[in-house]
Amino acid sequence: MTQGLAENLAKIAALTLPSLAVIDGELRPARAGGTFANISPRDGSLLADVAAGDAADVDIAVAAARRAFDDGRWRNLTAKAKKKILHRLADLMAAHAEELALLEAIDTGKPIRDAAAVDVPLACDSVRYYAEALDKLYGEVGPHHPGRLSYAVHEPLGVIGAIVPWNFPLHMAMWKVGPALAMGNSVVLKPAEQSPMTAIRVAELALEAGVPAGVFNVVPGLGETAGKALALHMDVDMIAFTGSGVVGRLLMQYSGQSNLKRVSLELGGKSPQIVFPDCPDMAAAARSAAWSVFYNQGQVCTAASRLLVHESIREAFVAEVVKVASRIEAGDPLDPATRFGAMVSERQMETALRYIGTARAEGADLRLGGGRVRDETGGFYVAPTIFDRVTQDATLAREEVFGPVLGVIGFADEAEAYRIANDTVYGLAAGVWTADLDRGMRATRALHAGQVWVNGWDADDITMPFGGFKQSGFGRDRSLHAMEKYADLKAVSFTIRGGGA
Ligand code: TXE
Repeated sequence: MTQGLAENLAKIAALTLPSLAVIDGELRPARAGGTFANISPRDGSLLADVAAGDAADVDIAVAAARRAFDDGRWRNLTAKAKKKILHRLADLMAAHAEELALLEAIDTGKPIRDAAAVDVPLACDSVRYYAEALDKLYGEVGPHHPGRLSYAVHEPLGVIGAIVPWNFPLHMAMWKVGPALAMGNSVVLKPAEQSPMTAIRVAELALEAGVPAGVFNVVPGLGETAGKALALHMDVDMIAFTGSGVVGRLLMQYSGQSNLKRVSLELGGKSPQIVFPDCPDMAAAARSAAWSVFYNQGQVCTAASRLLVHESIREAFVAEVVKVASRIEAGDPLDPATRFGAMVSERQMETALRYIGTARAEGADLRLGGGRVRDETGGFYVAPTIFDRVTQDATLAREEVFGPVLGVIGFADEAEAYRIANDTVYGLAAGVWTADLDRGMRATRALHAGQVWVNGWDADDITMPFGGFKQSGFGRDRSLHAMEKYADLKAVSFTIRGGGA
């Protein structure tokens, strides 16, 4: 055991692992006393029994959120006061960055260095960005009419239900909580059952920062109980969701069966990364091809899981990607040297292994990995896996694995590359590597995806909208557009007596 790992284990042993709901400003067990087991992906051990919220807990949380909204304790604060509190929350998150990163790493199996360098800072960025943005979203004054003054203003929706996944638990939560609070709403957040800890901790920090009780609640629990109750609730105005397409469809049904609450969905992808022979930096492209699907053990909605390579460079390029990826070794998530950790759960590991088996059975050429590793730890580790000669109708080219599995597909010309790239029900991200400016421009128009990157991957930040085309969902996280999502537009008209016409 390295010294860094031993130190991190000691730090975790000294922490109280978050396991209660945060409702109306208080830490609470579930009303009926139920719990669920929070399992550590690094070794399969039990981390904590966490409060399993059910419909009764959701009811209490929504009622608290509604009271807080109706009495204006948050939304009627001045913009300056709200901004100060949200900045204080970001300051507290930064002050507790090490603790949050440790919790995130042990809860999800992601490398501690990524949790510390990516997840926590980006979650802080999100809170700060919306703290600053909240007094910069202007309304509109209608076209001049001599007898009227008409204007449109944004108004908060009310109670927002946020349901988030386990791949970037804190980061995804703050993509939603940040703009929702900035607009003056109350929030009930349901974290994923695989990774509830940072959401609970950040809700405690929000109270410390001065977010009034009832404004930001967290109800941990299972999707089919707590999540479903929130999405069916008659007094929730909107569900903001990141997760699977299966649950996305259910949420739209729940909306129709209840109060027609608004729904925003950020679902998965089968994102293509296209490498043309005139790629300006083959080494960078090869690193990108590997890391854009192996980062976070492949559990990323924008994972570039389809690598499209021009036939003329295919052999050499794939060899380079295999070389880069063969140096990526699974390690203990809490070891500071680890760059590739465990998958979030046994179930997610089994899913990845099943897709690997299917790709083999369907005749793809296994070039790297292909199985579970570090089984002796009891953790859920799958080796970075690369299949070449994947055909466009193969399961690996069509279905999201959400694991460290790359499929390589060859193409003969530009038109074929775009045809293959777009031949998917998803449309979250796409990228091209080319030195030809015109080709880059053509690609950005041809590719049907919410994010298109030229000569880079995942090259955006909080300032740019994020979301999907097609079955990757609708509605945008990040940027000022996210604030509009948590607001309604009200048109107001004053009739001016003696004003004319
Ligand atoms: O997701 P779920 P799962 C994809 C990815 C992965 C697959 C399954 O392909 O392999 O989904 O993962 C809550 N009503 N993505 O099963 O179930 C659940 O508790 C209300 C892509 O873990 O969608 C959790 O909080 N809520 C994705 C959240 O939904 C329900 C990230 C997501 O879990 C519910 C995650 C219900 N009936 C998975 N059932 C991305 N876009 O990044 C579950 N939930």
